[in-house]
Amino acid sequence: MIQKVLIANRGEIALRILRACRALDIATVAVHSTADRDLKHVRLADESVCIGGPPSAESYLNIPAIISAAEVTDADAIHPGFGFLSENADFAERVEESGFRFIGPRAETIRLMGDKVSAIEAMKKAGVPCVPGSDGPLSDDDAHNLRLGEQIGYPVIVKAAAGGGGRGMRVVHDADDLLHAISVTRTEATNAFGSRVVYMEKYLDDPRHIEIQVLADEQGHAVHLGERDCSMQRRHQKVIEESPAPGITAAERADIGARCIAACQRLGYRGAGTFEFLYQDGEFYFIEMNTRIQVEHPVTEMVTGRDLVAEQIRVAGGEALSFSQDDIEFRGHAIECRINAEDPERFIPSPGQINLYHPPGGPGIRVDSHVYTGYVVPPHYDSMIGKIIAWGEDRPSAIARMRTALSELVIEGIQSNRLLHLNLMADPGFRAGGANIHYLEKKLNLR
Ligand code: MV4
Repeated sequence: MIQKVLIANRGEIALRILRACRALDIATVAVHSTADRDLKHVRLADESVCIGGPPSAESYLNIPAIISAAEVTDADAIHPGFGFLSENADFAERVEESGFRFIGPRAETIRLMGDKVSAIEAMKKAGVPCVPGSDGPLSDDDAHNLRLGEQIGYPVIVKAAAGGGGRGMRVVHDADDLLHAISVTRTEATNAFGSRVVYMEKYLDDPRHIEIQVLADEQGHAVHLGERDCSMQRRHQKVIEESPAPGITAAERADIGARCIAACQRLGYRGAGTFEFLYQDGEFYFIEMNTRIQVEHPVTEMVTGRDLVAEQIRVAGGEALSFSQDDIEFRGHAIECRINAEDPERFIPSPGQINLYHPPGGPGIRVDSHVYTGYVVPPHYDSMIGKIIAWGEDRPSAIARMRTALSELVIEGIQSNRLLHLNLMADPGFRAGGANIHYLEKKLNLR
């Protein structure tokens, strides 16, 4: 069993991990950069270690510094949170080689899912529905690639195998542009990821982004905790997430959930994971798997009543999941608004001191944030400063509670996207439910 966890992250997720450790009566070690001495979780942690300078490369991405901090504090396990080293297979491997538990899947699983071509191949074999495509990397045979394009049917999308999350991809509308798109995507992929491997899929033109949350233990148990709709995004940054996804039936949920569970069992998956799908015309199409806890995990916690981070820690310590699929009930509706320190017009980061902060509250409102009055948002990291999650018995009541919460929220001294969220809660297209991945960008371009 794990007795001390080193939290290899910062901000709101570091505080969330600390709270899960407290719930499990586990000691905590915070590691932080020189710019992050005043983080809330650093003050609350049992111990803290400064691991380097403000740039992430010197601190939150500094593998030797993090492992040394685990050694000097005698931690048993390292929680990577999200971003930073959370999906770095080499880090997971070095953590375990150094004698610590990595709170996440085995390094081999992270590596398999990091290569999108091998991830898709594994999912196809496990019975998870995938986008029709090249079923493997593209070769350098131009004639063969053109035949593949014809077979799949235009439009197609060329993606970097080492990419993901919207990096390294190109939509191709007809055969004339295919070979050029492959060559440009290969060059970009080589420069960005050090891999020239690319693959091809049918391009879906108006999908929703719906993902399935799973948990698995080393005893071979796996469960799904339903889905989240993450279609409200701008430039591949999610803005609002919700669960359940509007219009998804219990039968659809059970079917896609069972396929994800089967895939976890085949892979020997451990911990929390997310299967990302595009959903169009009533069908799910797998695109990627995330092998970490995600920003939007609270909406799943609100509709299932489960603590996903505590479960991740239990399972990493070799314990069995504390519940089975039959124990999981989905109740009501939850919506999350990501609060960013940013200019509301131009979306550029707005770091600086928060002169006044009043978080909202009341029935069904959860605030996951590390900020406080006087806190200085540093310029070196992501602009997300917290999340408001609203739960209600149904979607309209969750939206109504979110509107009240956003009206109560006071953040002075820096700019935020509070008014964008208030605007979206009143937007007919959002209120109708089921908007696609292009909806928000189209709406913003009309302003
Ligand atoms: C696609 C697609 C349409 N068809 N794949 C973007 C992020 C990366 N995870 C995959 N992405 C997409 N893959 C096929 N075959 C459209 C997107 C996409 C997208 C997906 C999810 C959320 C937002 C998106 C925004 C633009 C494009």
